[in-house]
Amino acid sequence: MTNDRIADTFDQIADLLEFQSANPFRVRAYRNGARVIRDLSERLSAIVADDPSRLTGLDGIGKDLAEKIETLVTTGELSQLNELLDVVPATVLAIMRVPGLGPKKAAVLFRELGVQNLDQLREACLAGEVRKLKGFAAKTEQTILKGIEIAAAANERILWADADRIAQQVLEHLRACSSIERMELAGSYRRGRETVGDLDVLVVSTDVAEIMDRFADVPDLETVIGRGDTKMSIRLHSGLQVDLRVVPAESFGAALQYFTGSKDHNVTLRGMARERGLKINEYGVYQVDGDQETYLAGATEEEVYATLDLPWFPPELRESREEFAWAAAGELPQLIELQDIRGDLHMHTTATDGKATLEEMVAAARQRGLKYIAITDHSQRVTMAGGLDPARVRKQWATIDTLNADLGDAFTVLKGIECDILEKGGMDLPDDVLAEADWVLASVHYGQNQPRDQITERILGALENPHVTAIAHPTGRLINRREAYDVDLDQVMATAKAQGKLLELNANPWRLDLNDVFCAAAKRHGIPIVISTDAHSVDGLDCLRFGVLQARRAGLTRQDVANTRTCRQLQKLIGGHA
Ligand code: DGT
Ligand code: CA
Ligand code: CA
Ligand code: ZN
Repeated sequence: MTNDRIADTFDQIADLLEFQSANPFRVRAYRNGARVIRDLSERLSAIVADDPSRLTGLDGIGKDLAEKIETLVTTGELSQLNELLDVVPATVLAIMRVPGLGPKKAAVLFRELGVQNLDQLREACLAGEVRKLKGFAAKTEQTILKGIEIAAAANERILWADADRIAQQVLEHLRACSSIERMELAGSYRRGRETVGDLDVLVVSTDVAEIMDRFADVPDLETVIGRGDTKMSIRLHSGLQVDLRVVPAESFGAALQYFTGSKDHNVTLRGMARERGLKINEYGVYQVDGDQETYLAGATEEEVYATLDLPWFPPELRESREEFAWAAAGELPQLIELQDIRGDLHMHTTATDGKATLEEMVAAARQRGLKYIAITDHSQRVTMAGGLDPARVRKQWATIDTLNADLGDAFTVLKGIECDILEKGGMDLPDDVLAEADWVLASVHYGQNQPRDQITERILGALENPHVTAIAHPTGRLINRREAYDVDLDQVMATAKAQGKLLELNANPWRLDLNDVFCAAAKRHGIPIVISTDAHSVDGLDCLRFGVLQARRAGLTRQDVANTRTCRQLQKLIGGHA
């Protein structure tokens, strides 16, 4: 059972307990546990197999949760969850997930009106019964009806790269308003999460009506979900929701901080404020003295954090993982930036499934300011892409030698290959061929459904091949489309470290593989990460920034990423010739 499945189980138990009005401390324990587990790089099943007593050593995992983890790992289920599901109708779970509701409100609807599914909920709203309940107003009925539509549409979270394109269009459209003084995107978009649920836009403006009218007029508008005095929400044809909030200038920093989140980061922050007799919300930081509140800060994020003696946190780090511990120790990492990258070490050409020629890729990379690239076309096993056999790859490498002679010191093209790791194990090209390459990526493309031991063995075998430099897209996941293959990354990392090998952070927005959690684990192992685009066209080279964003979420610095080095330093790192 994967860590994610275990975390989901705990969250579901929390929902069901809350629905039953259980003790809030118990509910919180499960939610905390779920969060800790999601951020864990080590597999719980491995810990259980190794030594279950280590479970309670994890932050947020007490004796009770440890026992449940052990049961889940060994039996695949939990009687407690089954019992809860027996007494709560499954259709009620859908009600809890309606935006604006949640377990507590769902419980009231169930208890007072007997509402058990989305259809009954819609009827109750239309009949005006919901507004009679304590804590529900007529306005909530409208919100719920909209929410039911959303839940029914069940649109998945969109890729960060897609959200970015849409976000830039929306901002561009809003910028025509002369009354805008400040405007920023907040939320998960700003934190650089790999997927985004909705967009959150904050503005300071002297003319709220102008902004909101303009917002209602965006080109891709599907519907205005709601418009209030300071907040407005719309849905675009893509299905993406965009929330707009207009805030006063003296609150802009506080609002930006609050709506950037994450929720967990903010919870920690509020706790720290309380300890100091301060209050922090989306309007500012306040000194609390009896019933008197004095505004201390709020115009900028820096001053908001400063009132708590905290540094400004890059949004990518605001997940309540290690950022507060780093800040306390004065060790907030200096995160890698796009300009730090000097080379791109994974790309394809027309020799296999790329759309641009070798020469076009070189020209495009130079135009983007890169100093070196590796050409890594597919090997022969990838028949669909016209993978290269020894003769063809040697011919390409001869062309590269000529090209390099012309380029001189200005630019270097490394002779590379993306060599398949065969289903039965072993590399797709003979050692004497790989020995002639400057840069060898090893990839799993076939046999992705093999059992864990087999896939892991194949990758370990590749790492032990002296000619292999790095493992490309080490888990094979495609966001929203395909699960990672079942590979023991702990073993992969231990072997990569022992063999002095690198791991890729594939910057393709569908891949982002390794992800943030595993990149952080690789860093702890002391394994250099290489951020590459896997470009199959000239435009594909522009994906580097998505990889950099994911690396920042992992807390990586320039030093942690191999291709921030000069080509000479890189070749030294991988033990090649300079
Ligand atoms: P998303 O949209 O699902 O990708 O994720 P976010 O993080 O953008 O979440 P969203 O849009 O619901 O809210 C934006 C931020 O606003 C969130 O990260 C933290 C803050 N926020 C929103 N609602 C609450 C709340 O009820 N409590 C707290 N503490 N913070 C909230
Ligand atoms: Ca959001
Ligand atoms: Ca939102
Ligand atoms: Zn590739």
